[in-house]
Amino acid sequence: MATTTVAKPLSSVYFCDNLPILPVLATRRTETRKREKWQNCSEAVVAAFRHAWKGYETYAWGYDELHPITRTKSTWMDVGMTIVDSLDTAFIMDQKDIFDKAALWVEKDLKFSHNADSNVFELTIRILGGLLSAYHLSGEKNPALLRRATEMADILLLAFNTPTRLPLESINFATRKPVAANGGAGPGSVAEMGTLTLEFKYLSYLTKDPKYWEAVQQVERVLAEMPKKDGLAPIYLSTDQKRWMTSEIRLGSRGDSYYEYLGKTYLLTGESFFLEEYRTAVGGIRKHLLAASSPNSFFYVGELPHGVEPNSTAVIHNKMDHLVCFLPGLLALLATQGQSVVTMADRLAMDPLLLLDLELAEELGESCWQMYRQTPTGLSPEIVYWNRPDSDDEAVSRNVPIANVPAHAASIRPAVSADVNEQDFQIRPLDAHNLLRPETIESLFVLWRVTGNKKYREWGWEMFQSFETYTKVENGYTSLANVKEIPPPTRDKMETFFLGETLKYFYLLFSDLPETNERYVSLTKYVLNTEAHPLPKFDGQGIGTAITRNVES
Ligand code: DMJ
Repeated sequence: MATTTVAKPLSSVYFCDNLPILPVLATRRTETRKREKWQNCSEAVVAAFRHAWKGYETYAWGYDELHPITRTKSTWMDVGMTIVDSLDTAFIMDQKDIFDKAALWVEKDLKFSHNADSNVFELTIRILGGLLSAYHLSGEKNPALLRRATEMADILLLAFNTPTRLPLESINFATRKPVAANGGAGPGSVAEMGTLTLEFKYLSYLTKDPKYWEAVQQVERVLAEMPKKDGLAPIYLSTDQKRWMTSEIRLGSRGDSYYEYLGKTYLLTGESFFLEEYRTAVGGIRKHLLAASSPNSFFYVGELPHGVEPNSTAVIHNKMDHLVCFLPGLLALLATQGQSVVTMADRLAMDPLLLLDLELAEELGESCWQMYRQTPTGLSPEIVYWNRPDSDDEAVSRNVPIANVPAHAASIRPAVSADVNEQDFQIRPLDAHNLLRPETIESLFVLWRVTGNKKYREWGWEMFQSFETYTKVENGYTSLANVKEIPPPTRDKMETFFLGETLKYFYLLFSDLPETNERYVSLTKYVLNTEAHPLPKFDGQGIGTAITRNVES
């Protein structure tokens, strides 16, 4: 195992800890100081958002993405994706000038006419989710936001016209033709098909037109009918027949948000069918995918390249995508339905199974944090391979996975030295990049809200400083090619989810707004879609059919 010692960025680089922006009088009480400290942190995030926006506005206005180093722009689906993904972040951060300019662009200039394959899942989570969230948060006063959302959803519905009613991967806006994955040859992924329910159901809720609800409900019916072991779904399936196209199972790319939307659809609509599916899947994750690293016993979620095998000595692949780091937040959210359980008495009052989920969430949240902490830049790579105590092979080991989490494992683990890199995992050269992804900060935010444990804010602040130190460039923020090198080589791309998700979660983690303020985004009132766009929980029933449990899962 290669371990090198490299200096981490200084924790004093920024003003949050030092308070030079808001000097504190010596006589003030400690609580006031702490509040001001976090207020300074949230202001630093607003400054980062404005810096990213300025670069986009100057060099890529109206295009999907900014390349901040070369000061160029690019088109992906030609929907001004950075603008739409940023709308509700601007609202939540109270940046009215940005919100107003973005909303006006949507009203006057957003078109759905791109003459190339445009991905149905990405359009749903970023554009439909972004428009509907901004429409709601801004008091439903801007009908253009809902109009554009409806206009695009009507086109996306064309992709559901398959023998199974499972949607094809893309749509061509100009020709209105749906297109299967890989230019027509490929199967679809379970994450893409299973990550449509929140946005389409909320659109039906707003418009009172059940057609959006029915389209995604049929997808969920089919996914529920298809055979799964302990709720774990293989990552590829056919849209022509109800058939899996692989046995491979993972919670990273191609699998992740399928599980996320089972839990979150229950929270949004109250449909118990989704809660049952979610709970079965969590049982499957515990039984088949959990393992612990060496030397520090960090829990991780591995992969099953050959699916769930009949005997108990299944092969767990030790690979974990950063994408899997959405899971700690999801587990914590579903364990408490967004309520906070701050005291030991709160915990003891919980259903024991849900308490186990919360403890697993805390363990996995710490593992995701270690994926940042154990690198020279303090930034996570895209993928890690966790070290196993019993295996010389860096990728695979045979072991019985951990079925249940021992309570409070974190409190008995010895402190991990801050300056040792790759102690618990290895990073392969092709996986060492960082795309400014949100999953870990998303989970730290949810864990902070649910547990009230200040360590999540402290970890988040360290992460934010690393982003500031290594990804901030003159005209925005850039993806990195290698988190193991200092200075890290760059990739010259600012992903739209950096503004839509990553900075929003940082802001919400540090923000001390009162719960009564809508911009606080209460987790008991809102469900954030997989692109961090908050949608309000339904009051009462939805407006389409339910799924009844005559399906075999
Ligand atoms: C985002 O578009 C969403 O969070 C999605 O669920 C996964 N990929 C990116 C962020 O990493």
